[in-house]
Amino acid sequence: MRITGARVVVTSPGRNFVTLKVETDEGVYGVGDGTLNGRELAVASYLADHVVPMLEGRDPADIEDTWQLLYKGAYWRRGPVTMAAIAAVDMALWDIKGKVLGTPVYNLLGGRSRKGVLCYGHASGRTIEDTVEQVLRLREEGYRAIRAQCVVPGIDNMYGTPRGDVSGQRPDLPFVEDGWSTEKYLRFAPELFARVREAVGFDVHLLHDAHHRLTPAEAGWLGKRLEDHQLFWLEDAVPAELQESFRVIRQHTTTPLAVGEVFNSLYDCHQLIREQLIDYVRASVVHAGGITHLRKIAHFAEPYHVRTGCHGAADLSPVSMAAALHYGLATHNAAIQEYGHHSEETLEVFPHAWSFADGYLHPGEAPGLGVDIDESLAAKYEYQRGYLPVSRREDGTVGSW
Ligand code: GCO
Ligand code: MG
Repeated sequence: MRITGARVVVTSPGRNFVTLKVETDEGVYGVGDGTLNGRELAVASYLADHVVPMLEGRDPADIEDTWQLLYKGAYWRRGPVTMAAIAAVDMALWDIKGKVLGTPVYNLLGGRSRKGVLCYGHASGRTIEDTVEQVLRLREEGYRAIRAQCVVPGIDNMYGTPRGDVSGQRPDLPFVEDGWSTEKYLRFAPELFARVREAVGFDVHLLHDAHHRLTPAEAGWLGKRLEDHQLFWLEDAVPAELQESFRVIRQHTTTPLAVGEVFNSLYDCHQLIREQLIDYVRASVVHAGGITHLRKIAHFAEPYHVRTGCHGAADLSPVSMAAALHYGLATHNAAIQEYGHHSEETLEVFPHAWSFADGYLHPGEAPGLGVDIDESLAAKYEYQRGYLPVSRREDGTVGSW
């Protein structure tokens, strides 16, 4: 069997997605996700202009060799664009292998190691009462793990909350500017979790994302104050680049720590794992080089008691979700999966076998990844230039968003 070609499909059913479709001389094809939110066309070009010509004529069964060829063969290693492109190819090849062998990809990764993939939903409130209500509603819908985020009084437009008042936004900018105040946030967050726990009890996992905003000392302070509320994790307390930051946080709190949705490879987190400075690595199947490389991160992390909790925001496509669930069902230390809901339009463009039931996600039993792209529907949604918001602190300096 030979790869005859590959096509990049960019579609925007509510938001942009980059999908690679790899075709073979036997009619079997595979799909992979290469979406990099806000920089989608860079990956589309990397794939179409540089990667696709390298794939033609290759045997799609040689997944590891293709991975090494694209990684080492580029000379310029790592980085989100390269690794998302490699991931798209990797997912498509696993999809083809599963279809050829007539079995779901999880079966090729060692088979089931759990009954379903524990997932967490998002409660994003305008007020504490609103957040509590959403947590209770998600619990009612069967979620066993819920991330709670809430607008901090006095901060306009915040990460992870319903987009509110955009006053102060400059009309000449193509992106939104969010406000930020660490002092206001730190005064508010412990109160939020006290009230949520009071309402929902300890029978559900609670998670929280600080989205890279704190210093290590501030993160230690917050983690300590959240200990009694027994969070499943505190995510991205500090920016992810400086690995030794986590030593400081660890000295001050036993609240479990998660980081790494922006990681692209094992090299971004080997120190965090080896020194046991974190509990969960958030690397995703799309931004960390596909199933092939994500498994290497997980296997490296396993003896250090570090587990994975893959990024799964709605800007990762349903193709990524499928790949993440095959990985998650098979991998022993894949603890939890984020479940950011896709729009109805997105779900129609990407027919999928995966499903949610009773707090768990299941990849389904279809051969391969069990996900597809409806190209004629995809063609109806043209690419829309879009940016992630930018964060400014009260004094006007740019912060980490
Ligand atoms: C999360 C993330 C996302 C990211 C987004 C960037 O934990 O789900 O923080 O919300 O901000 O995926 O594109
Ligand atoms: Mg996050």
